[in-house]
Amino acid sequence: MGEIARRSANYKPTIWSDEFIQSLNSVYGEKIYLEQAEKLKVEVKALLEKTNSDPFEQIEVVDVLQRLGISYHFTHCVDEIMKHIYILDDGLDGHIDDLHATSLRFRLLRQHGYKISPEVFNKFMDETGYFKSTLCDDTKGLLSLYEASYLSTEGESIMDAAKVFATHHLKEKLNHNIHDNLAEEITHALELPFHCRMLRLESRWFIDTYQKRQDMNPLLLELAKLDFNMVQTIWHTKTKLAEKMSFARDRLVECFLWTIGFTFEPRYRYCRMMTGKLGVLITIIDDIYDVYGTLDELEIFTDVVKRWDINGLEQLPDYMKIFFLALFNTVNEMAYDVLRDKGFNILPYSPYRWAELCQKYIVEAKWYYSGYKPSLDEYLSHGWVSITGPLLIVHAYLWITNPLKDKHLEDLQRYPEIVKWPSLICRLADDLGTSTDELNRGDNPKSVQCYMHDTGCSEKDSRDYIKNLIGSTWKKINEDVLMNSEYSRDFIETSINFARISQCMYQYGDGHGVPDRESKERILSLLIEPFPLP
Ligand code: 0FV
Ligand code: MN
Ligand code: MN
Ligand code: MN
Ligand code: MN
Repeated sequence: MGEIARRSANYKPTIWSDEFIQSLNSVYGEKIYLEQAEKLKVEVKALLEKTNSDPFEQIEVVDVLQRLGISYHFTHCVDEIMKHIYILDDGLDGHIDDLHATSLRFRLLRQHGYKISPEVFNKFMDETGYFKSTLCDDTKGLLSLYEASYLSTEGESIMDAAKVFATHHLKEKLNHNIHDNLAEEITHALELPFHCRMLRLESRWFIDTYQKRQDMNPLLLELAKLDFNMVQTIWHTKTKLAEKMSFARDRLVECFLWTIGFTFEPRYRYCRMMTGKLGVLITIIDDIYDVYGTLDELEIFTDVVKRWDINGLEQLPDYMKIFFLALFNTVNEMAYDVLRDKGFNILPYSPYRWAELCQKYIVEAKWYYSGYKPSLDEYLSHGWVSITGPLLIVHAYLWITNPLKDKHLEDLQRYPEIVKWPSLICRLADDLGTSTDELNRGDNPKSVQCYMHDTGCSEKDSRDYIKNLIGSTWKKINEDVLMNSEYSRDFIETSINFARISQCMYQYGDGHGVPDRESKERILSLLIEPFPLP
């Protein structure tokens, strides 16, 4: 039999050797650090209680705790504060006309799922419906207004105006002589607002920034650094799949970055480990469909996954045999864990998601081989599933929810907003970051190219259009997921985090496929280098 001509992606090997990963160890799991952290937490709780009489001070602390990445230790206190802040009708005593206070309250309330009306900003507008020009001297207020504007929903014209106004004046500020730290904070915010950022990486950045602030609180800083170091742990899996699949991306450590973006809290360690395993499998299976497999092989494989039939193994070529067995065993192992720990059988749900994924993949493969060019709508109706968001988000529900409910799982089967919108953002961000290389190596048109084909516009215009689509999808997240969802706050946050980590991964191109650029820096600072502590 002649050699089969296969595509190649020429992915670089991993830069993280097994030996290196195994050699990492951290002292921050030791008892003295745990005790020190507990002590600091008690002090921070006392601080939160002490500020009880001044709601403005309270929300400032809540904001700092959130950005430092330690508010998860104080969820009960924070929830109480938000409840209290919500009922203060017209904002905060003594800060009613303060743009910063109003914006911060608005953003924090929406982040916590409260329905606060944008009319709170009316008092900052003149008769003609514009933001008052006197506000442009208030840099801190502008920055807060800018951040708040990203919590808007569709049709909120005040918030759209706020975004334009604040963005414009913040850019202006950068042209003038302002303090270095402030300039750095503005540049960072303009690049991507807090609401859309991957939390752990934001904390890593913010801890450094906060340290330079004159009014910083050393107690919060100390806890933040210590906690960051304690959360910084790493895992490894021993399937050795990467060695057997040399055509595919070996991206274990990058997958771990995804998982931390998804959920970083120590109590969700199991979720992180399993999401990492799913990520490794996904990265390989995607390359099987996109790069290595022939259409014949792919059709047989899709059928075996759909039947979820271990007896189908003999029909597959060797490289698919080993992959299918790894997939089959991993899914069964996860099902075993869940049955043991929660008494719930996930086998009716989990393999189904893999079958669904493969069915989308095979459609894309056929598009490629036939040269078919779908419209953007048709492409996206597959694309938001083929990016694996539904698979990952539904599995995250399984790992972080207890007890599991059939009702929820059946609802999740019907593609509710909590699954759909974050997945769509991932697809669009991925296409912005990866489609140029994909098309060069041979792939079906991605959203950038579909829209160009639909409209005849330039690549630049198409990219702008896709970026706007990401923006309007965030508005849907804010409305349908953040403020109108019956799921637990933790699951809501996790699904939104999927959008955040997606934008983070593709912020500078292909952060998942290209190992030695920004991802390397991020992995070092997030996973490997602790904050130096006295
Ligand atoms: C996307 O790659 C990819 F590999 C993803 C999203 C991996 C996700 C891993 C985790 C979430 C842990 P690629 O750009 O090749 O995807 P498409 O769908 O465009 O082929
Ligand atoms: Mn791919
Ligand atoms: Mn693909
Ligand atoms: Mn493809
Ligand atoms: Mn892609």
